[in-house]
Amino acid sequence: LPELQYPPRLNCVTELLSSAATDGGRTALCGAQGDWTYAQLRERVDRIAHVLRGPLQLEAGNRVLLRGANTPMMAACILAVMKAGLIAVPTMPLLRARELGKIADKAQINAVLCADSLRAELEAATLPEAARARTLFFGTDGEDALEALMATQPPAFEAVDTAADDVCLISFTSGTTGIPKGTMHFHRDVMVICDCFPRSILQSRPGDIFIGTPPLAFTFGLGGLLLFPLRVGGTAVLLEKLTPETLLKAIETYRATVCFTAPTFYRQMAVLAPQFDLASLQKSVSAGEALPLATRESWRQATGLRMIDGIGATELLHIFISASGEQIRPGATGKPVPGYQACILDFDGNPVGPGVIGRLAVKGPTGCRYLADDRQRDYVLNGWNLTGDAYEMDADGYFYYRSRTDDMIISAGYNIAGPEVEDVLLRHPAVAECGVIGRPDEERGQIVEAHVVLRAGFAASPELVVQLQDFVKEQIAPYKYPRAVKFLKALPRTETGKLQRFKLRDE
Ligand code: 3UK
Repeated sequence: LPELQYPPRLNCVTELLSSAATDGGRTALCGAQGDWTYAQLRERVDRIAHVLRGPLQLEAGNRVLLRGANTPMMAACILAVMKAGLIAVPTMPLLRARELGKIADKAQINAVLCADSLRAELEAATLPEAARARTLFFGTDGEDALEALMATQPPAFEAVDTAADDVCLISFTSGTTGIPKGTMHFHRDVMVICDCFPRSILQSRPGDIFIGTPPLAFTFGLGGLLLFPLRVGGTAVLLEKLTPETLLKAIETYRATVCFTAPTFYRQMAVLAPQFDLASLQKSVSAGEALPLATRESWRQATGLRMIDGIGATELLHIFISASGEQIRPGATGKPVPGYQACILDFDGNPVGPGVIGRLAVKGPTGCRYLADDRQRDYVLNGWNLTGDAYEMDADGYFYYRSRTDDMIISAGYNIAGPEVEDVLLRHPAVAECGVIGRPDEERGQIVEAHVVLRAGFAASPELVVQLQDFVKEQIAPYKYPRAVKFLKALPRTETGKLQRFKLRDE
């Protein structure tokens, strides 16, 4: 088990920028605009920290809204906020003014650091007066440029002496309905996630080069593409607007060793992989939504790599169930990451044994801490975090994802998990992407409805519908077959690669 012992006074950025990477000449971050060494990163972080505490006059505990695509400068801003004893409130690049206004209000922000490319939506948002007055933009040479102020500041900043349990990050869930929930995390939590998954499952090393798609505003990306690389003294490649094709190209160019992205990206990359030299790649991590066995297999065929699946949540900060190498069991997410415990509960909150589907409950060194008025009691029961996922455990303690608890389809009395049907459909040569939902039905309560995106070269037809239905009936219990099949050009997904099932239902 990892020790996870930290001193009572702790600033996570001091640890991250000094521990592994004593060699300042080593490359810390790579971006489209060039590479930064650890020494350069430290200096830029320190100058930004001075800007925050000097010209912007922010005080310990103040909250700074951060906006930007994945770039070294966005990374430096996040680190500077934490090093200066302030609280980082990163926001997803695609959020619109209305959503930004809600987050700014909810998180009670005091200042903003925003990429110039995202200026328009920020300017359209309603922000507290004081925060508006303390807004700087980076990637520009205008009057309100962060870079111009940085140049006037000293190159070294002494980290603010924070407590291990001072909040350093407020991360918002994507919130499919209503207002996103804010989750609070301590300096210690940042160290904890760096010392759990990357060490025990990834076994990251100083030479590792991390690459991938999740935004730094999503804790999957914040950990995988910034905190973990720094903790092990590795290199993070931060690129914006990646597509499956440009990500493959970037893996080749930067000789990346570790890739973080969502299942839908791996599916598309598996098709194109033979056109690229991916020999450098050693680890591929999939998270954000369930990894179908079909995707795991096609990725292995294309690259020879065994995908590392891991379930994480904003509430728990990062991945808490996973497996790698020989420990991988087909169909399972894995076992609790050392440091975490997991069990399955029934709807009364009692533990159930192997082979029974129930609610996933997780306990460990990180956990849910919602901002004041969010529904803490819905997520945490007697110290156990209820993630909202329906899972099943086997006799060896492996955990198998079934569906979100509120997405379980009930048709004519049968419980049907959409992802199981999706996994079968994805094995059909005509299917590129699919999403399976329950559609209200007078007779059966709900019917299974599949939304299918076809691969190039295939066309929708009534015959294909029957083919797909028969294909499902042949491989799993016939009552699970999709009674309705619809063809779409693309599936609705979040910025984090999650299928938006509610949008399929609302159609
Ligand atoms: C689902 C998965 C099956 C699951 C996240 C890695 O996704 C992350 O956080 P979110 O708060 O969503 C959490 C929910 O997403 N999920 C995530 N990973 C998997 N379902 N298999 C998986 N491997 O419903 C979970 O409750 O957006 C992922 C690291 C940090 C994260 N925040």
